[in-house]
Amino acid sequence: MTEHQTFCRYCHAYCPMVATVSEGKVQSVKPDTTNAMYGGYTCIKGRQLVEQMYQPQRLTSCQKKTESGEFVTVTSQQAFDEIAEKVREIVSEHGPRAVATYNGTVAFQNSAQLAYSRAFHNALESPSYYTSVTIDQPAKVFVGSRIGFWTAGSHSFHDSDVVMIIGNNPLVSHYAPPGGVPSVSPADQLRRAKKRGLKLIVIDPRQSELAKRADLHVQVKPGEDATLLAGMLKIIFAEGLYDAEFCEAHVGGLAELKAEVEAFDLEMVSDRTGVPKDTIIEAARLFSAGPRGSAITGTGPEMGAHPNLTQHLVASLNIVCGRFYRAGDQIPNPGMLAPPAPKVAQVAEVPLAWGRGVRCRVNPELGELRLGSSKEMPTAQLADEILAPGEGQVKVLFVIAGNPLMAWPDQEKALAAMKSLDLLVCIDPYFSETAEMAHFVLPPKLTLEREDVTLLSDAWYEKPYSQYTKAVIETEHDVIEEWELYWAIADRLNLEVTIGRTPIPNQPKPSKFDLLKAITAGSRVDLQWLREHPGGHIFDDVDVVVEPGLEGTQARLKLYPEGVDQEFAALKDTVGGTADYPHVLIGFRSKYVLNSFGHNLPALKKKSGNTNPAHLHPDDLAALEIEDDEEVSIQSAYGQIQAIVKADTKIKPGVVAMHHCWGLSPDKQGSVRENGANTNLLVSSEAETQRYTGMTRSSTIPVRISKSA
Ligand SMILES: Nc1nc2c(c(=O)[nH]1)N[C@H]1C(S)=C(S)[C@@H](COP(=O)(O)OP(=O)(O)OC[C@H]3O[C@@H](n4cnc5c(=O)[nH]c(N)nc54)[C@H](O)[C@@H]3O)O[C@H]1N2
Ligand SMILES: Nc1nc2c(c(=O)[nH]1)N[C@H]1C(S)=C(S)[C@@H](COP(=O)(O)OP(=O)(O)OC[C@H]3O[C@@H](n4cnc5c(=O)[nH]c(N)nc54)[C@H](O)[C@@H]3O)O[C@H]1N2
Ligand code: SF4
Ligand SMILES: [Mo]
Repeated sequence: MTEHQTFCRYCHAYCPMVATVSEGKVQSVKPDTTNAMYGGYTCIKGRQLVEQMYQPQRLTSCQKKTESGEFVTVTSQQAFDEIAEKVREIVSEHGPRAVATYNGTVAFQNSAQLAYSRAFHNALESPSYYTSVTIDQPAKVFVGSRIGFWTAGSHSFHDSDVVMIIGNNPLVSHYAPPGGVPSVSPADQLRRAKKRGLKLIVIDPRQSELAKRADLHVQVKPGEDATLLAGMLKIIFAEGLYDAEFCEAHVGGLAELKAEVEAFDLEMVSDRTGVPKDTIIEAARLFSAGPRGSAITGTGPEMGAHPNLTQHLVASLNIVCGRFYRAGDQIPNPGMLAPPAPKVAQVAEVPLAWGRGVRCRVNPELGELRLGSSKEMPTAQLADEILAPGEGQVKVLFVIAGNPLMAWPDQEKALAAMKSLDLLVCIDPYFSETAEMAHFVLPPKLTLEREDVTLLSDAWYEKPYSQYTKAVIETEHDVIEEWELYWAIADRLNLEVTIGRTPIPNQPKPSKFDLLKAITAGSRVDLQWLREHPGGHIFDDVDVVVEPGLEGTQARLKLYPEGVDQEFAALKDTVGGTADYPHVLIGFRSKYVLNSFGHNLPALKKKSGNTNPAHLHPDDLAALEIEDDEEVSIQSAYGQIQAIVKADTKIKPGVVAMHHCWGLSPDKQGSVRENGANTNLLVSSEAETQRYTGMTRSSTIPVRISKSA
């Protein structure tokens, strides 16, 4: 029997684990209690890794669809040969843009996949590169380019006196942007922070697991976060609670922002948001008192109405309150797996993330989004890129660890798009709803069969920390790593793939370590050393102090850049609920399912059940004369679903809350009690598309609830 230190990659939290191997099989995984960073934390999903490896539902050989629609087993070599040949044919006939990648959530867990598949697209000269980021929280990622960045970064959670968390529930999702509750054993982190005096403000229409622990829970009406934040800014300005000195030195557009928020008087804000006036004042005073701490958002407001403006106002609150590291401050984590960058107390203006490069064909206002050296197209447009004929039409799609049929806006359109492809290849361990439609399904190596490093979470840690794991076990099956599909095509088509400045020859075949070395080139950590020292390391000797800004720098954080005026105008124009659609539907995450991933695992299924109920306040149910557990119809302007209601006092009246990525493909019959319902049937991929990012309104959807006939 051998024990191996490794880490979970079911989600992005990367909890350290110890795997026990005997007789050629992994026997168990348990939390690594020796890990000083995580303190032995894991969740129920991560504890299913062994079950997942050996369960009968797992695909262990490549599947090819025959003319009759049946799947047959082929070798990975045959699959690669045939896929590469088809790609060659399509590229020569239609050009490289016809070949697209969609990297889904779990693709981010393979530390080589994002960079290698992006590099492959560069080599092929195909701009059709998409990820789940643009149907997730793109405002957070891209709208920041409009404001600019403070080079030394914003306050981390452990240095904060106050945190304001808007539509994010890290105790379930293990997700938080920097400044929020870290995904490393989150409940424990929060308990310790509160003990030392942290004040927690939670803005959420639900009494979430996090809201229960808040000093102040602001139960906002969904979609009205921007109104609330504008109202808070008005109070902060009026009461002089902001950092005027910081604004004077580093900020532009203050007067214009002040003028815009003038219209958001307390009465109106309280009316629109459904939040008592006193609570709004208390939130503004508590947050601005700080003196340290950040406001951050999760998916809640980012998927709803006005995400760009909401994100802008959150950033504005942090900016006017000066919530940044200053000269002489210690940087908690400068990042171990990226090249060292100087931390300076000054603003860096960066090029806008949009406006250059390839345009979307159906909606040319949208196009490539850039961040550093990476770029991607907006995913909500991909179904149209597949369906609309003409030059550049996408004919080949690689779906990597994603499930478009469950996750993309407008499920009917996603289905039509998947059906019309010349070649659909899915890398997935299961016949997911999307994989069932594929020409090839290639099964991946799972977590414990792969080498990986904590690349994705590198910048999220609050201390300099990294872990490298070798594969715990060599698999006997013909399964692949996600990036190997791209390598196989690059090799057959003689493409020259380069990661950063490192050329990656196709022969001999690169190892995963070769790729990770290229991806982390120039970083602080010696990857070879890390590889030989499993277990995860806190690098206590890293000591980075913020340097003073250069004299005479003119760069400023922009509180009123181009586009904000129109976003305010749109917010002011929005009327609340309508007579036709009096309720608002929101999303929230389940502890037992990661988007669509988890229904196949018995221990998780037992907890999550067979359906994703529509949670409503009992008073709403009484008013609608609907009983708990009754089947109802939920109608939006774009579609209709059936759902089973669940009485839930944690939900704000007027709101209906459901998990996403449930249900079946729209062309299948099945009862809602057995399969749940897909809320993306209620979402349009065209109406209310956000400027720049192409984000659709996937939550805060006006709906009508009625008894089923
Ligand atoms: N209405 C609505 N729509 C939403 C959302 C919402 O809140 N509301 N959320 C959005 C968000 S934030 C996101 S990120 C997207 C998610 O969108 P997707 O990423 O497209 O969907 P997932 O369900 O996460 O897909 C994960 C897939 O990975 C597979 N998988 C599991 N383990 C492995 C593995 O080790 N390797 C490989 N190759 N595959 C594996 C699973 O079987 C599953 O099919 O959905 C978005 N869509
Ligand atoms: N267990 C589990 N973990 C996950 C996932 C999962 O499906 N399951 N998905 C992963 C993915 S892909 C992502 S992107 C992250 C997301 O991580 P989070 O952003 O933390 O996602 P949620 O847990 O859904 O929390 C969103 C919160 O927003 C609230 N909300 C909804 N609408 C509004 C609104 O209009 N305004 C405000 N202020 N709040 C609102 C909801 O009630 C909910 O509490 O989680 C990741 N982790
Ligand atoms: S939070 Fe759970 S699923 Fe995510 S890495 Fe940790 S154990 Fe795995
Ligand atoms: Mo996500």
